[in-house]
Amino acid sequence: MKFYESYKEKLENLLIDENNIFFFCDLIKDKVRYNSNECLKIINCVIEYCEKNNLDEAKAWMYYYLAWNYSDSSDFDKCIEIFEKAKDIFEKHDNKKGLAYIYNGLTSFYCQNGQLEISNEIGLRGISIARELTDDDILLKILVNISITNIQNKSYEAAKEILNYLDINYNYSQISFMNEIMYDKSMAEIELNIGDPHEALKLIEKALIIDKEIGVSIFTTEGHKLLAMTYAKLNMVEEADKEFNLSVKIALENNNKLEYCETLLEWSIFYFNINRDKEALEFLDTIIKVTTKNRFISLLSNSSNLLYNYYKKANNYEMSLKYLEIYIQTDKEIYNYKSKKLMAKLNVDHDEKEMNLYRLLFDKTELLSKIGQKIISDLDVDSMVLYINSEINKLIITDFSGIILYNSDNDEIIHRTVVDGKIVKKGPIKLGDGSLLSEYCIRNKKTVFINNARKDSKKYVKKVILVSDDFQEPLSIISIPLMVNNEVIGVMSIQSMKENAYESNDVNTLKVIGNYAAIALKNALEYKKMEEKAIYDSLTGFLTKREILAEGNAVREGFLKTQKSFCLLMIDIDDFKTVNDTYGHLIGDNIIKLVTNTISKLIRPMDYIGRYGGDEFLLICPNINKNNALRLAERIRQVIENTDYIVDENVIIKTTISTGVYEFNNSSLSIIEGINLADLTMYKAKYSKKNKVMVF
Ligand code: GH3
Ligand code: MG
Repeated sequence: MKFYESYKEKLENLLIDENNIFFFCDLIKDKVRYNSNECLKIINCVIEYCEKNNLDEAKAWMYYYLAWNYSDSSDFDKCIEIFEKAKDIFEKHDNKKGLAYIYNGLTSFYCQNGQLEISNEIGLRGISIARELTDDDILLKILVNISITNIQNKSYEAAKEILNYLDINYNYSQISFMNEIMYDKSMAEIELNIGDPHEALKLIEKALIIDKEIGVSIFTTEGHKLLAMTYAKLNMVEEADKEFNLSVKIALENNNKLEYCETLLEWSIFYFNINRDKEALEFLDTIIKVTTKNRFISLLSNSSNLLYNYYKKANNYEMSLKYLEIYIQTDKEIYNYKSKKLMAKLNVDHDEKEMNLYRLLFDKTELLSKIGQKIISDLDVDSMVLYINSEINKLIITDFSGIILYNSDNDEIIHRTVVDGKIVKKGPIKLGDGSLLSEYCIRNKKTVFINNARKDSKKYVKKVILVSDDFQEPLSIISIPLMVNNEVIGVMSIQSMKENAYESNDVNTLKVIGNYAAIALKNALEYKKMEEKAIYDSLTGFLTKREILAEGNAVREGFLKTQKSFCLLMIDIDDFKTVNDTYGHLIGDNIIKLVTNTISKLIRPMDYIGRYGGDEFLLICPNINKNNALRLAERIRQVIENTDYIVDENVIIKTTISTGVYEFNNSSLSIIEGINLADLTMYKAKYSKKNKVMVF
């Protein structure tokens, strides 16, 4: 009411001409920096007055300032929503000046929200209107915002060009102190990234002084952050730390969460660089918490990307996947429907298409992250390759796809190509003559992207021999190196018989799948290696199959020298499947453990016992004839038959075994042949009703 009384006359002027709204615009511009609450009061009162009196365009101008106001609280969604409302009104009345201002605001907000391409697109639209109006004032504003978008986009050269143009042609930095701060700050960022850091220091310090002199404090937090980043670049660790600290302190004092997180992010990057990972991770943890709550999408996206890469490097796949998913999710949000809607309103076909492309891509990413999880949970290389192939086929049309594993120890590769849903294995093939596309990928850590193999292959290899030389020759090929920790562990390839079957988007899709596949393959290979290294079976404590075979070979060697025969006993639990089926696998495992325990107690210290299969055990008894072996086997059989295996409080299981005995006394047999004879004899025991020992 008080407001209405004091501005009664000015408000009534609006009834004569809505252009009189600029009185209020100027009033707000004057106050906005010092007292945003007061501003908000003015805006809301004028909006109320406009609504009562159907003053559409005047109201739209107030919306414009209201939106800026929301930007202070970093509520970009709200900002954009209000800008859109204003834009609709200006469009309806063909108010070009209004539209130019709206485009300026949107350029800035989409930029802050991380939607850089849209920001640029809208900025260009604003420029063409400003030129049409020959309104230098708004033209300068938009150009500055576009240069900021370019800086965000890391297109420093472009940003520098725009800023130079502004200063030379319009004397931009001399127009006002605010302009000077803006100009120095942008130039400093450019110098910091592609120029001279010492020059950056000078510019930032100058801007900080102006900021302090005019008492606006719009640059203080950011200024100290930029100082810190520059010191970091100059390897001045102490100074950098001090400035980061200061920046964070000021941000917290002003309760500016956005700037607080922005500084923490740069600080964490600095700490990663100087190997203070623990502190960097703590900062990122804070950022993730604050940004998740406040929806600072662009920051959330950057910090989760950092964490994803950090954990990937540390081989912590679970964590890396977690942050990859946040990253993908936020990326998706960045290209949300709102921008699509806005683009549609701009009536630009090209942008519509672009948006659809983005959508498609992000639908894909969702699928990809699901594929990733599945791939990572699988440890068997063959089934992994089959799965990856089926998923690739959902995303990209291929005639066949394959995975090549590279062994850097002997410089060999093994192909696994999926043909008609089955894996065709080929190799090992020694690399070295430069005839394989995969060799190019492996040696150069680079992608091969061919759309006409006959013409384009020469770029990569001397002579092309394709993975699938049994088949018709493919014309389109994408091969990507599979990398873990900057080391190539293989190649993933898709191929099509058609010419020009793929586009660069497909390369990106394949790269994402490749990222997961590389992690998963590395896991699978490591697991296999670990398994191969193991001497004892983890469930039974018996020797592994490989080890018992090695012992068998050694015992056979002894026999060849001394001609003292030895015995091979193959022992298999009877009807073990029934135990599994009745009580479940866990209890099945327990039974294996208990039965093998019994066996352990009954054999001699010089005997070797190994787990040959699931419920099949090979006992090797040196210096023993078949009669003694039969006696031992009988004893084991009887003890097991008479034992109550207590697997659970209320569950007692009785089980039996069948054994085949073979006395090894034939020098012309290999150990495997001997074991096969014991196995055969064991099967004979099974055929005669089980719970039995038979001698060959
Ligand atoms: P048979 O008397 O002819 O030996 O019959 P069986 O049911 O024991 O059949 P077979 O020996 O052919 O099959 C053994 C089964 O043991 C098959 C498999 O499901 C199960 N098995 C293999 N390894 C394990 C294991 O580590 N734990 C459990 N719980 N079961 C296993
Ligand atoms: Mg069995």
